Amino acid sequence: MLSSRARGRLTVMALGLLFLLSIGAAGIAWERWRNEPPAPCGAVPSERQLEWLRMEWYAFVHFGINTFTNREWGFGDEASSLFSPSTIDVDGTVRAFREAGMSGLIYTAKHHDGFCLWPTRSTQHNVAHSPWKNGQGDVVRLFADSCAKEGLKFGIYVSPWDRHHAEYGRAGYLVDFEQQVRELLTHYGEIFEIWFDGAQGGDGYYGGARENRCIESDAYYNFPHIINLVRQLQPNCIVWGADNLGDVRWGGSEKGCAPYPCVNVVNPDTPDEKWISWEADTTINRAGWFWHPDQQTSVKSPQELMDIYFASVGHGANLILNVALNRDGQADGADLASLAAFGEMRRKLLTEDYALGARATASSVRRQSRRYAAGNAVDGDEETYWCSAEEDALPVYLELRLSKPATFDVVRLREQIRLGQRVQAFRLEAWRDGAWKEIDGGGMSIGYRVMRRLAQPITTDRVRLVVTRSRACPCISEFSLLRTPGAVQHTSQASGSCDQPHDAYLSRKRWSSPAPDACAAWDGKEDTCWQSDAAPLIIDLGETRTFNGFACLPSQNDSSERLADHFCLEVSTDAQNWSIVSEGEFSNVRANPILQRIVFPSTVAARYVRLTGRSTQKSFITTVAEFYLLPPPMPSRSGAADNDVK
Ligand code: FUL
Ligand code: CA
Repeated sequence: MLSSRARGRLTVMALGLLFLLSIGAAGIAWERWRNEPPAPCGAVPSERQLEWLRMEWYAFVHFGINTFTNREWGFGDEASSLFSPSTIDVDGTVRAFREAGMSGLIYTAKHHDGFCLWPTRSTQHNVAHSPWKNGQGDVVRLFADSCAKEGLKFGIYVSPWDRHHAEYGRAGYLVDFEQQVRELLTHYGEIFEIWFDGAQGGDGYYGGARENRCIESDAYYNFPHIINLVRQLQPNCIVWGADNLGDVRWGGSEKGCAPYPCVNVVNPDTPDEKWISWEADTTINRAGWFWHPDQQTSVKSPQELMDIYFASVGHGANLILNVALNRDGQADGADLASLAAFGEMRRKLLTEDYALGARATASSVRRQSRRYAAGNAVDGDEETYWCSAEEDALPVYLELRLSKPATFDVVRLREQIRLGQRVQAFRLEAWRDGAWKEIDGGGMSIGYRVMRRLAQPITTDRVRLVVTRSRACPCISEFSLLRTPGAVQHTSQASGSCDQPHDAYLSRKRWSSPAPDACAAWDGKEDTCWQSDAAPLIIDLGETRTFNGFACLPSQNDSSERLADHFCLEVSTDAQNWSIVSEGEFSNVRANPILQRIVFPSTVAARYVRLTGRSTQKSFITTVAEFYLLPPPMPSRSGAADNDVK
């Protein structure tokens, strides 16, 4: 039996313990409450999309039948025997991509011409029926292996539009298309992205029918079904396009830019709100997506690539940059040189973040918790973030004090997008001469990443981000200060084709036309343009000239959906009797209105030229911003015997 004294002591002890326990429990609850993350705001990216966003930029490789026919879109009637590269040095090219800092590669396993670059069972129209390696080769395999070796992710472009297939437009084709997707996602290891291109130009070979087959809509392809198949075979694979049912959408042009503000949610504030990321695509060479014999002079400069980088990656999109393979199965040296130089510039830009480890403070911190402290934005870790207090009214700010003044001209910001894309407007300020001065007032979105180029380099040890509009309390995971390497500062935003070598064309000094406004087509200005919805463009060359082709730059303003996508070119010696020299397609001109270069089967001599636009679509407009005639090839030019296959 315990004495009453002992009993009393025990009771006190028990009570004490209970008290401590409840304090502890309250403390734990308090800690939990303090560390509780804010609720996600709107749609959030999937793990797959997050992983993909980290890839930032990667290569596109166009290589197939068109490489051998000097076309951008094959008609579908090309013989398999045309595919005859001497060798294919995929390894060298892929290594160059890796060395430039690219994270992956997407290869055109089948383009619109329908020729499959792997030995598919779905159609005879494939590489097994080509002379290359006596039909034993597989280009898709070469790329997959090479990427695995170099540590690059590998992706596939497979065109839904198929100008070769007899059943295209009908149910029969869909069976084969599904088979193609199945093979590509089964036999080549991990595929990080599959591109279902939306292009559809209407006419084609279609097993010999040679007719126009405009499908009603993308519903024809039954993408929900195809996407299920992709998910089943490759759960981590990003689906591009597919009528916007996939994970990623097109940047909207083929110039390599994404819109700004760059908003990653579609149908915002509705039950259908969904996260779709942006991908901006373009080519390193102005000649087009496929390799062309005369493209050496059309390579975009490293500075232009830097502008493209800021207009895509800098806005929050991923950049897919095309480098075509030539007839020797490798990238041109000129393309790779520019790529390497740009890669070096990018590396230097990203080498040093002057904000890392800075002392960071903020207008408020969520629940005063260290987990959401300002310092999280300068710790070099994308996952940790600063979050303002829920009750803190906008504007809120995040301030950095550097240990010593730094010079920078690029500010990179990231949001913790696992919690949604929140920020809708912000400005940047630097502390100079005793006051906050705005250095950038135009921020309209952040998302996974935004890189703001300042008008000029700034030297300071105090900067701040001021968020003025946000869907919910901002969650900033990174605030970086970067500097563009030496010579690269701000080239012009324009990356048109203004540096085309003009002596590659006949002189236009004596040209005239019955149409008064036609001279806009040879005034040397890409922003002036002759246009008509019915009449042809007639040019009097002033004297009889010999030429073997023409080049035509369509309108460069943004209304390209109606551009004539076919043409007929006639010549005459008296402006009365005309004969057709060339008829054909301005392939892909609506998505990519670049200079269209058409080489005739043989040289012609004439004084008058007549260009008529055509289209497979009812409504169209013929536009000519600049028109050139190509001089006949000079017999002495070494190795210039790269004649077109017709
Ligand atoms: C477009 C195609 O029509 C072009 O030929 C190219 O493949 C580009 C990437 O996509 O829609
Ligand atoms: Ca962080």
